[in-house]
Amino acid sequence: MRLSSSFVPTLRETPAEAQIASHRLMLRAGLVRQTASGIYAWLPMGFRVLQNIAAIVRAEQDAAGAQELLMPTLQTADLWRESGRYDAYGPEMLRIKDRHERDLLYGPTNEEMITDIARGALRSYRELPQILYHIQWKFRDEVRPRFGVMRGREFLRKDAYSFDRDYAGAVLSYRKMMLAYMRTFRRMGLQAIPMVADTGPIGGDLSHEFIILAPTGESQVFYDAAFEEIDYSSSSFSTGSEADLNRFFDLMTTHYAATDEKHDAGAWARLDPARRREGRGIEVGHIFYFGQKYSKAMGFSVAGPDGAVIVPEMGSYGIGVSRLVGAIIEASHDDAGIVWPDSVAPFRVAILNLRVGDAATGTITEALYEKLGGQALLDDRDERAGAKFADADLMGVPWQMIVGPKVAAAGRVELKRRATGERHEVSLEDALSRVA
Ligand code: 5CA
Repeated sequence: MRLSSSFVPTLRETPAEAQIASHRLMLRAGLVRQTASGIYAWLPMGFRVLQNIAAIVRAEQDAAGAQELLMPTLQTADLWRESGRYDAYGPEMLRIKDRHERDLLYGPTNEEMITDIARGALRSYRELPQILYHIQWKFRDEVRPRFGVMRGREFLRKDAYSFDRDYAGAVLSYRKMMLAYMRTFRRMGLQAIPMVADTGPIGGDLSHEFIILAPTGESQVFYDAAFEEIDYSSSSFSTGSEADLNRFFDLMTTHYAATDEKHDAGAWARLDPARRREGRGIEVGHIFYFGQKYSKAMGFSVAGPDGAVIVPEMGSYGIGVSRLVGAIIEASHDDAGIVWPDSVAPFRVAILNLRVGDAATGTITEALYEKLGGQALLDDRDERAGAKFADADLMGVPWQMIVGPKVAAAGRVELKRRATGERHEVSLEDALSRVA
C-alpha cells in the first residue's frame, strides 16, 4: 500500500476523549473512528488488523474441529421468550420493532438461535458431538461504553456452541476449546491465563475467563509462573486425544490463578515466592458449560440408543475479536506508538523513502516495494523525514526499511526492528531475507 494515496488519517494531537493508551493510539494511528457512542468504523489499517486476528481465531477453531457458520445479527424476540431470557436480559439488550410491530433484537449472544438451528436439524445421538461457531457483530447497550473498542456497544465476537450426548462429552468439548484458546492467544503474542469465573446471564456451573496481561488492565491478577512455561503446541497436546485434553485441563486448573475478586491470600502465601506473578489483566475470552439449560427450555432432544431420549449438553465459548485489537495494543506499545506482534500486524514492513524526488532513494524503495508485494506499506509521501519516522513508529509495523539519500547512494538500506529500536545498515538482499 502506498501511503501517499491511502486513507490512513493519523492525528498529531492526542484526542481528549480517550482515557487509555490503546484508545488514543487507535485514533491517532487512524485505525478506527467513533460514529456513535460505543460504535466504531474500522478504517483500512484497523480493518487489516481485525481481519488478521479473526483469521488466527478461525484457524485455531477449525483445527479443534469446530465448524464455521454465520448467524444473523437480528433475532426474533419469540426465540428469547422460549428460554425466558427476553424479559430477564434487561436494558443491555437493544430491542427493535419491525414494520409489522413484531419484536426483534440486535443479538448480544446466540445460545437461543443456535439451539433452534440444531433442534431443527439434529435427530440422533449419532450426530453428536458438534461444535459450531461464527464471527459476527454483537450489540450490548452498555451504560458506559468506554476504552474505545475494548468496551463498545457494537463489537465483533467469535462465539462457538457445543452439543454433546452427555456430561463427559461436554467436558471434553470444554477442554478442547480451552486448549484452542491458549493456542489462539499465544499466536497473537499474548500471555493468557485461564481463571475460574462467574457465569452471569449465560448461566451454568463451569466457566473460565481468559485474561491477558497488560499494565492498564481492569483487574489485578495473580498466577503461578508455570503458565509461562507450558508448551501449548500440537506436539505436546492433541485436541483429538482425550488423555491429552484431560492432562492439559489439569495443568490449567492445578496451578494457582485468580483475579482480585477471587484471590485466595492463603493459597498465594503457600506458593513459592519465586513462582509468584502479579499484574493487571484484560478479559479477552470467556467459556461456559451450562448443560441442558437451553436444550431443556427450548425442547431440544435427539433419539438415544435403545429408544432413549437424549437432551444435549451444551456450552458456549466467546473471544472478543474487536476487543483484542485494543488489548494487544495495551500489552504492546511504547511512548512512540503501537508495537504490533508480527502475527497480527497490518503490514510486515514499512518502507520509508526519506527524500521523495531523489533518484537513488526512489529506485531502491520501489524495488523493495515490488519484492515485498502486499506485505509492505510504502511511505512515499512528500513529507519531512521526522514526520515519517514518527508515523512509522506510531503505526507500529514490525520492520522498517529506512532509505535516505546517503545509504541509497551506497545501494543499502537501514533496517529497524520496531520492538527493540535496533537499527542496522544492510544490503537490500540482507534486509529482505531478515524480514522474510
Ligand atoms: N455467549 C457467551 C459466550 S460467547 C458470552 O456472551 N460471553 S461473554 O459475555 O463473556 O463475552 C465473551 C467475550 O466477548 C468477552 O470475553 C469479551 O472479550 C467480549 N466482549 C464482551 N462484551 C464486550 C464489549 N462490550 N465490547 C467488546 N468486547 C466485549
